[in-house]
Amino acid sequence: MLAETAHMVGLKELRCAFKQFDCDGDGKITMDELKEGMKTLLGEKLKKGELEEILADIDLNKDGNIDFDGKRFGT
Ligand SMILES: [Ca+2]
Ligand SMILES: [Ca+2]
Repeated sequence: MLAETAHMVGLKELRCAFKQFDCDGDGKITMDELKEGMKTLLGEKLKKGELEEILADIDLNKDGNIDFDGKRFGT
């Protein structure tokens, strides 16, 4: 029960964060949105190589975007 609740909170926060990164609201986070999001939300200026690494890590279907309904973020 407790674990389930924690999972739900985590997912809700994740969705919330995702929305903030997804500027144009198309349900995907592109490399540019990731870059802007890191800069504005986290105050981190990442190098292109670092962004590519993060993107490659999260983008499981390798289409170049992070999608919320992809495997990692799916419900
Ligand atoms: Ca987007
Ligand atoms: Ca993807």
